[in-house]
Amino acid sequence: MPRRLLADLADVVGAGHVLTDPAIVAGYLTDWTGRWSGAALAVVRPADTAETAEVVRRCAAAGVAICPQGGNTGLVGGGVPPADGATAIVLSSTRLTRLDGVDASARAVGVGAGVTLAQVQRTAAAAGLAFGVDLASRDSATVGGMIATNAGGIHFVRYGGMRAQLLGIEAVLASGEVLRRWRPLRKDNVGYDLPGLLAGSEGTLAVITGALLSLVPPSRSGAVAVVGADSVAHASALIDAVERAGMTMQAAELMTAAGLDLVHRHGLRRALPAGTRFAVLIEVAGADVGELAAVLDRAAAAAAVLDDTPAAELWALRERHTESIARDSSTPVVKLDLTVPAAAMDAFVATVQELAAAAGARPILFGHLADGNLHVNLLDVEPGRAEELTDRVLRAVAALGGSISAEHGVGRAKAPWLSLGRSPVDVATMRAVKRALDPDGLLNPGVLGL
Ligand code: 2HG
Ligand code: ZN
Repeated sequence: MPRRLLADLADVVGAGHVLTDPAIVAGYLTDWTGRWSGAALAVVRPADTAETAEVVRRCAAAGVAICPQGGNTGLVGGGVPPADGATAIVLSSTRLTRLDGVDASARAVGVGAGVTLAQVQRTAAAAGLAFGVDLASRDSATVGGMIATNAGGIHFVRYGGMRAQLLGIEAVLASGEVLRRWRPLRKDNVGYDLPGLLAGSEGTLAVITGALLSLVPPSRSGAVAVVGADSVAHASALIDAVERAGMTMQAAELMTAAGLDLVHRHGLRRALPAGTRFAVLIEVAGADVGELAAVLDRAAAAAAVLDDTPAAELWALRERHTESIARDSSTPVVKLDLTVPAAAMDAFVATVQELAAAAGARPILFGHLADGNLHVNLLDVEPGRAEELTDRVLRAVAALGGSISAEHGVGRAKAPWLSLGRSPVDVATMRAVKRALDPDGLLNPGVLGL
């Protein structure tokens, strides 16, 4: 049966786009962190929506599961097939790269699921506009995957995440039918928000093939500074001071001395004086760096303010965290992306330090502080202790009323903990939606744990 299906799929997408050579397929089977990998019959790369629909129909008829994959930059194992995936294919969006022209009057652009974030940003800029979402993996992350995970990123505080940018969507349902809502209307309140439902569905409800994205006017001017802080509460107070000064917050990124040390060891210059426990990178729109520095100098008391360094260099300190962490750990990094209520931040940071120390792991914390979003990275975790440590940290965040996934999603990594912070009725309602749209459980099985 599998051989017959693969021949059928080759008829649909062309033999060169049904990949089975283990050396080529390997890169599609393991995620960026190296923690999650699976097996698949083949990687299939349709050229457009019609081919995608046909692939889904043929796999459904053969009872073969479909694991949609974009740029494979996800961090929770949601973009790779299950470990027992002998009866799954990876459906790659690599060739879904259609780029419609920008509709300037509607401030919208239609793109295929395989278009990268950087391409969307360049297309918007060429039309004198901008895209509201930005993140460090912009050159590889694709629109389909970013919608499926409802990616957040560094400008969430100003523009929200991917769900908030969706004017329309095109997706293939498990039945092989194509759902297309494609009208560039800002207000369109007719029934359920299906594009919004597919955002964050992690490939479990449909295969996203394209999206109609909202664009925003570019910011007049931007200013970036990095400022030291004694505690997370102090860093939050600095953000508050900048906002109260009437500046528009575009990004507010927390870093720690340990994280800055690590990026320093991996090639970047030392940023702040020794002894600075925390640092926050603040980017505002509509003010110049002198105005931002003046507010920070007043609010930061004795803390150092770095405002004479080019913005790109300051941003590199923050954006190089993920790579430097991966290079520094002796085992695959345990990555936990969490939301913590503002009042509990400092206590939670202390708890993570204690839990990590007790397990012999090295914690590096950073994140999108204005959104209450912490990226807890645990290095040198003995592979046999990863689950136990994850459990402790996730239970601690749930006990504080936070979220076990702020922006990376649930994937395979957090599926066992879905019920932390979601009531039985909530989980049952999600399961009912899943059953209604994918009755045979063919779409991304195991992801979300529904
Ligand atoms: C970021 O904010 C990404 O840079 C990755 O969400 C976070 O590596 C991480 O833990
Ligand atoms: Zn992030």
